Amino acid sequence: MMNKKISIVGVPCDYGQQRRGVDMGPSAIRYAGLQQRLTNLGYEVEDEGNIQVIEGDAAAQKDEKLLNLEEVIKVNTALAEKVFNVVKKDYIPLVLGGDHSIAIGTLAGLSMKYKNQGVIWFDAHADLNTPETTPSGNIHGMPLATSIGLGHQRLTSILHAEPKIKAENIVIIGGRSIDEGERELIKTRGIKIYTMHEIDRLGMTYVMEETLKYFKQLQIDGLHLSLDLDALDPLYTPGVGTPVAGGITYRESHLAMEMIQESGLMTSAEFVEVNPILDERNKTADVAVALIGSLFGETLV
Ligand code: 5AB
Ligand code: MN
Ligand code: MN
Ligand code: MN
Repeated sequence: MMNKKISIVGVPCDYGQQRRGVDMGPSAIRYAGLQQRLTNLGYEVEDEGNIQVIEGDAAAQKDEKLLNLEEVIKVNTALAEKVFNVVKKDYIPLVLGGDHSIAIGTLAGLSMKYKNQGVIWFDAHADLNTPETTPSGNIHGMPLATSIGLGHQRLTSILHAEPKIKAENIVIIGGRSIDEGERELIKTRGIKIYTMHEIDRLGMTYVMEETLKYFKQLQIDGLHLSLDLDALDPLYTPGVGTPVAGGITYRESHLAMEMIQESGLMTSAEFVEVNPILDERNKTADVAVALIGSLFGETLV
C-alpha cells in the first residue's frame, strides 16, 4: 500500500545562483493550487511552511569561489534536519525550491533513512560540478557531485560525513547542457544518463521503462525524484534561471511522472528552479503542480 501522507516543505532559497526571484518559487507553486490538488487525490497533506532563509542579495558575494557558501550551508543544514523529521514520522517529503542547491539538504536528510536510495534527476544540466570544475561558482550546478561526496567539505558533510548517495544509483534524464568536468564524472563514476538524444531516439516510454527496471535491479530502498523545471523545453516552462532549448515536452514529462507513480517506487520528491519573475503568468508553477498531480496518481479519466 502506497503511503498517503505528504509533507510539503518550502525552501525560498536563491543563494545557489545569481538571478533574483527563484526564492519566490515555493509561493508560486502553492498559489498554483498544490495542496488542493493533492487532497483531491486522497492524500493527507501537511504544509510545514518554509525553511527560514535570511533575505539577502544572492548576487552580492562575487569574490568567493563558491557563491554564498555560508548561506547555502545554513539553508541546507536546516532543510536536511526538516526532511529527516518528515521521513521519521513516515510522511512523503515534497520539497519546493528554490534553486537546485537545496537538493544537497534534501538528499542529506533522506540519507538518514534510505541507505541505498535511487535518485532520478530530471534536468537540462547534470549538476555534477565541483569547486574545481565549476564554470560559474554557482552551487546549484553542484548538488549531485556534492551528494556523492565530491565538493566543499562543509557541503559534503551536512548531517554526516558519508556520501549521501552512490554514483551508480543516479539516473539523469533530459540532459543537454553538460560541462567538460561533468562528462568526465559521468564516465568515470558510471552515472547513468539519458540525454535528449536518447529521449528523441528511444522515446520517453522506453527511457522510463529502462530507468525503473534499473532501480529495481539495484534493489533500492527509496526513490527520490528531483525535477528541475528547466528539464522541460522553455516553451512550457519559461520561468527558470537557466533555460536550454530542445527540452522534454509537456506530455513526455507527464508520461514520465505517470510511470514513476505506476512503479510504486517513489518515496520523496522535489521541484526546483521555478522563478516567478522570469515566468509568464505563473505558467511554470502551473506546470510544476500539474506534474506533481501526475506523480501522485492523477489520471486522465
Ligand atoms: B541547474 C552550469 N553547469 O555549473 C554551472 O539549473 C549550469 O540546477 C548549472 O541545473 C545549472 O554553472 C544548474 C553552467
Ligand atoms: Mn532573494
Ligand atoms: Mn538545470
Ligand atoms: Mn538543476
